[in-house]
Amino acid sequence: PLPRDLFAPERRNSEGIDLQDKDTLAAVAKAISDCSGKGPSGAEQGSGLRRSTPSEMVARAQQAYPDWTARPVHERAACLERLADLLEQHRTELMAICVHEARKTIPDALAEVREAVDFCRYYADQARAHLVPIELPGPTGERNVLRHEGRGVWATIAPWNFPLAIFLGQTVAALVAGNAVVAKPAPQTPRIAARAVELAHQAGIPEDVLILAPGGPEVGAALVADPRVAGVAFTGSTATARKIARELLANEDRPLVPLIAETGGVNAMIVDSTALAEQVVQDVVTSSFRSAGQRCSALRLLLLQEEIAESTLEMLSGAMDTLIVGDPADPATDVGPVIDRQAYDNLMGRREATRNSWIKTIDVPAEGNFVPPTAIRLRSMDDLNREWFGPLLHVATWKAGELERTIDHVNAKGFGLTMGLHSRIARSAETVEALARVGNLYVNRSMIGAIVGSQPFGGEGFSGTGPKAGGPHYLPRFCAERVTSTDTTSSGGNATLLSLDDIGF
Ligand code: UN1
Repeated sequence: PLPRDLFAPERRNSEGIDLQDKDTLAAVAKAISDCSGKGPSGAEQGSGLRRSTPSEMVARAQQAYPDWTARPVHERAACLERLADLLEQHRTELMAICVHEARKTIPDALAEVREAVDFCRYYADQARAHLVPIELPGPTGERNVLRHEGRGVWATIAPWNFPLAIFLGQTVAALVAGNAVVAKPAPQTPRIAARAVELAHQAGIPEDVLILAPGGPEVGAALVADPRVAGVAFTGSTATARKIARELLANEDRPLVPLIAETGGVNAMIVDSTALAEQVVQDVVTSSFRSAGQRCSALRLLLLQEEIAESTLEMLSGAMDTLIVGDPADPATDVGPVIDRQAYDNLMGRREATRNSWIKTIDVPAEGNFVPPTAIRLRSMDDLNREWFGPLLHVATWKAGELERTIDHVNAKGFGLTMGLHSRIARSAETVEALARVGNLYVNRSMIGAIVGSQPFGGEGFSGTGPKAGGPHYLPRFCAERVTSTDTTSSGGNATLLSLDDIGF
């Protein structure tokens, strides 16, 4: 039997709350029921009031940009820190909106708020440390200074699966780097984004420096096509990232601008015969079924060494039997529904199409978008080449002595987000590290829950452009890098710069 803490609390840097505590849970339950009673849902929010057009939003942000970018970096960083504090003060309310709107489980909703807090504090620290003028070595008589400055107005486009953490992470990074931002949440999750933006304004970020742009793909498309937009940060599908890239280059008169894209993956875990079976099963269940498999980091393709395949799958079946699938507002729930009917239909279609190959599936409530967590056997590891964004785990085997070949097959899919290895052989870990073309490699642990600052997250190939979120190279990508080289010699006929005081002005 496996421990019941299959979905142990996620590790984060900021504090959490005790989800075993009755009073805490009662407060969360009350917040969720308050939340259900009031406030517009995603669909309703779009109607009624005439809102500004994307073009008007960009214009306003562009006007507000000069004052914001002229502020010292520590002032902008202080806004992020105040926002982190406000997020913590409103943690229960934000968790409730997240459960209600994104249908996240309570532990996932808590992890979501904590990750958003971590992003704010981390980027504030990073900005103060690195977005300052850097004096570079150079020839005598010359001063060379590298500056990181804002670029103008960024559009940030966020996914529904991390409607607070990624929505805010992208946005506050752009802001602290000295940009104004028009921030577009996913159409499924406008409400938590709206609350986050309110709190950001309360934290001192001027209203026209951060503008919320709720709406569907047409809003994102209008922002991306706007030639005044000086950069785009996007998390979502590979196909949409490609469209954005194409659009950014389409207009001949438009300056070249950066795109930061974090997209999907066909993430594999390779397990050899030396791995600890209990740990493997626990990490497989967490990596493929937590958050109903709706994380781009999630495990999609389990690759078991032939010798241990059947015994591992037997244990996996047993562990899957203990999963509680149901109402995300119930604290006992491990796995909630998927985001909407479209996702449900898509995943159920795949599940039906593979019916003859099921290794294991479990019962779920009939009402609602509950996709049964299912393990599906593949004839070959080459039979999975696209991402199924839900609780469907595909399983294949590999032969002893073919570790390198197995990694090559995974690499050949062209995605490069996360990979896992379970093995007790140091040499195998070195081999995977040397050969795997992925952004995040996880050895003998689960493949989800990257910690801000410790596990910078993001991929390559079809999985994204980088730089990694929550890492030291993220903020500079939002900046223009500018170098000033000044001749400082007073002799030799060179002009010397004098202050206005020096010349008695
Ligand atoms: C995503 O699902 O879009 O490591 C990426 C993790 C998360 C993944 C976020 N930070 O599980």
